[in-house]
Amino acid sequence: MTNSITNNKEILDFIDKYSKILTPDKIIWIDGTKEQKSALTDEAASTGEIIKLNEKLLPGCVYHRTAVNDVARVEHRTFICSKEQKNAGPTNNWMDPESAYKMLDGIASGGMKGRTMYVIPYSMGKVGSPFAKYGIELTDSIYVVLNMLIMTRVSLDVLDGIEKSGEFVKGVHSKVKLDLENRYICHFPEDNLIYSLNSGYGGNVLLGKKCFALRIASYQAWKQGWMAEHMLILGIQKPDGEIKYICAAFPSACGKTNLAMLIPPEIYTKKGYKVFTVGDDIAWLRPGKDGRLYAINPENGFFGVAPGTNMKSNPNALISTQKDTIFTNVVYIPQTKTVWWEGLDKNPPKDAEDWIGNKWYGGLTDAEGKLVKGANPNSRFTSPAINCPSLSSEFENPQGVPVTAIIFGGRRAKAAPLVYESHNWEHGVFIGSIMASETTAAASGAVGVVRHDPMAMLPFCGYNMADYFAHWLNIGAKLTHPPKVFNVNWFRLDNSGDFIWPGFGDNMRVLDWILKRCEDAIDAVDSPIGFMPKAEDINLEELEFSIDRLKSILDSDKSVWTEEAKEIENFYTTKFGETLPKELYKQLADLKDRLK
Ligand code: GTP
Ligand code: SPV
Ligand code: MN
Repeated sequence: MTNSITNNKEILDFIDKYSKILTPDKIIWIDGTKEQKSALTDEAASTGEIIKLNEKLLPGCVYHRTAVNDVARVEHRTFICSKEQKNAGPTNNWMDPESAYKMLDGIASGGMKGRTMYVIPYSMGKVGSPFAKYGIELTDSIYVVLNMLIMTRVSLDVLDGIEKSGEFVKGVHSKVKLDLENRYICHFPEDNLIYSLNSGYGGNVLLGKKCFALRIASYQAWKQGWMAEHMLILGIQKPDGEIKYICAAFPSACGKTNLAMLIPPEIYTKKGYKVFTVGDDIAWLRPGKDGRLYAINPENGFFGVAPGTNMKSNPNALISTQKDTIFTNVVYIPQTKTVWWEGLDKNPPKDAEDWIGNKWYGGLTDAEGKLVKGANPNSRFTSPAINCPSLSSEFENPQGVPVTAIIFGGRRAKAAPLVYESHNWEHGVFIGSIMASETTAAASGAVGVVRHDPMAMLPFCGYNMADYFAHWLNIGAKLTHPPKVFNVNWFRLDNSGDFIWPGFGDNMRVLDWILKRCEDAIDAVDSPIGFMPKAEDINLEELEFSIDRLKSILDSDKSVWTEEAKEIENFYTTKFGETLPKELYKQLADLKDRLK
């Protein structure tokens, strides 16, 4: 039956090989049509895999619960299976490809018995664009199919694209038994192949996203002279109509979606400022002929963190979820067939089910009197990009948008100031490489532990991170007009544990300073860590926030940073040793000098 769709031997052999291992009862091609989507939605609703939500209040929306042990990415079970261990590098788990395939084929054996194998041809980037890349994911999950239909561009036209380009990323996914002990997310960069078993959750199984568009793509980008980054892309339109684009790399659940969809405070909108969203999670970046860096968002939707999303914090995201959206692991309200999550509003439902399916109501406490959350902290919405009111008109521009500034940022209760600027590209690469951030619920494991997460790519770099740093340095050398590089931290805490900076829309005030620096419109103060704003240059108009409080987060305390420098040195030497580009050791030495 596959012959009626394509004659491409590589595709047919791929499907054939894995259908023999997984032994599905049936194979169905996903064609991207409304009719097929609707039939699959009905089928998943009939088995209880999803629940259709209120057609009036949330048209086209569905609800899904994952297995209780399957609610986040599993970094400790994620592998880069390059032929040589040194190509996975010191920050990745590695398995040799031969033994990995053997083990995975064993686990996968018969995994789709009694099930249907769906074959999803999809494109990352607009089909036909010179920067688009194609993939085929095999999966036994309708939930995955429905998500891929939103997050990527699924159509049979992709098969022509594969025919013309002669390459595609092979993705094999099976839920098998959702067995935690046999859960593996393996990448074979040299074979363009991803093998994901025993999970049914987001980043582990929507193989176009982290697995392809970051891990495999970062490897391809290294070989081909471009970059695949864990970055949002936004455009800021100034009162004169000019739009400047900014990319920002923050670790998971550290504010990319929120920043990408920012609505500026009224003092800015009154003057005519507007923010446009190009992407909220992944950017593919290429040097252009004009010596600038250009960015495209390879995705087609948002897989956003639900908790904390509300009409005040992120109206654009909330509006994006009001139709054709999949809600995963949030609270379900059977009476109204609607959903809820912590931080949506101050009216939690009185009679609902939590993300596990237990009876739940707002204010429910456990045996120790602690509030029980209804939504999983990593519960998510999957929404089409076209739903987003702030979506940029450049969203589909195949050439991408020129990047004026790159921002790195983490979640740091202490140390990192609100914003500072690198001296130049090389120093910018250093700042990206020393990023550290508190872990979040986006990955399984402890939350709130500070760890080094260079460029927010620790879990996503598909090759040796020392080579990745060298690649960043090389790309910079090719740019005659490189973006300026900044670092931000929205998450400084005061002594009572509250966030000091108001964040969200008010982050516009920091972006405003960043743009002015890019235009050489204002001075800054040189500090040991980089250029810092003069406090009076951050616009605090119509904000209840004193300049003294601002100064308390525009600091680069020498003793704190001397400790930080030791920590960086330890990270560099123990992880990378001699393999780290010497430019970065030089940057570290310079930092230490400036701290003396
Ligand atoms: P991934 O989708 O996992 O990559 O996450 P993300 O980087 O897109 O993070 P997101 O924007 O979804 O934000 C994650 C959490 O951080 C949410 O709970 C937000 O409410 C919170 N957050 C985002 N921006 C800010 C901010 O400026 N200040 C504070 N205090 N919290 C923020
Ligand atoms: C992240 O963890 O950075 C995400 C969610 O964007 S996931 O797709 O699950 O990786
Ligand atoms: Mn992400």
